[in-house]
Amino acid sequence: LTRSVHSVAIVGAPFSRGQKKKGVEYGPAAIREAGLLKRLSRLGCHLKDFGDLSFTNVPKDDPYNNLVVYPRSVGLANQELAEVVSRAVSGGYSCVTMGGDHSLAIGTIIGHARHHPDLCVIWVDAHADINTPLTTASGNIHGQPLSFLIKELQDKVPQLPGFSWIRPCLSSPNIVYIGLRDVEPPEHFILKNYDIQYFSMREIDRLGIQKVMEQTFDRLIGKRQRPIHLSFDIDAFDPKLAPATGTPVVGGLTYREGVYITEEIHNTGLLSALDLVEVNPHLATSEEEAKATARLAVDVIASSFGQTREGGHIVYDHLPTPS
Ligand code: B3U
Ligand code: MN
Ligand code: MN
Repeated sequence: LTRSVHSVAIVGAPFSRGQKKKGVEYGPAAIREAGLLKRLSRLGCHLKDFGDLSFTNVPKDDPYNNLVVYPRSVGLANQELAEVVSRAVSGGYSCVTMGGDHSLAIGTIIGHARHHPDLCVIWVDAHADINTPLTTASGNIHGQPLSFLIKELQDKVPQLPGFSWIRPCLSSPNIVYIGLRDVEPPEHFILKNYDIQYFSMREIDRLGIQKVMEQTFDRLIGKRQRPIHLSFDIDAFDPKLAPATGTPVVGGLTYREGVYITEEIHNTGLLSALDLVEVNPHLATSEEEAKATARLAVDVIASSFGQTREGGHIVYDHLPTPS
């Protein structure tokens, strides 16, 4: 039995200005402390650790339209992140980016697309993150990243200060959502009018997670194989499992549904980049809650790179013989 050996790049993106709560910048450290690198090496992955990046916060970063906060800081951090991700992917690595808030998917997807323009996106999240700067109610850019990336939407998206480098690189049929349960009316309008496929928690209830994954792959890689970008927001899980996050929403994924998603993505052999975002250790009500959320993040990443529940045997290739 042969299994492909993954080369995996690890990038920490302690970025928090896509929203207003303190603490999500400690996500990468928490995920490292929960043992990410050790788990991946035990799976036989070859690792290259890019460390935790340090982003420059732009001073006098006034809100756009008196509403959208920190546009220049978000723009610049993503420009820097896109460089790193693009370098990692060009070097033959699958790139894992640990957030940080979900605005960083602007940089990871653009960076990934520089090397793989035909990539597709699986967005696992309680939220659709597709508000435009003109529809957002919160003003947080972590609720908007997809709006800047989708080509078909660009005549509805104004250019934010700090965003002039951004080129939309995704087509709406190449995105599938899993786990939605908190979608605002303008976002629902976009999903319906731009032919974007989604499996909300209701569809998971109706079809079961196995059919959801089958239909996801039919849509994205049924006609043609292409690299997968998995953007996984930890708040897709039920808040009982992932309490340490900024915007928890009841009724989320079970542990088994979450891990089934990533096991199936691993089995395609097409995973090329992964974001694991919105782990905020400071929002836990106990040390144990913070640790449990970080451990869950490690399980998601490890099962994306070959950890199985039936037991792995990558590094076990013969049985001891009695003498
Ligand atoms: N849709 C809301 C809430 C939200 C989106 N992403 C998160 N929260 N994490 C918004 O801010 O646009
Ligand atoms: Mn998100
Ligand atoms: Mn979310």
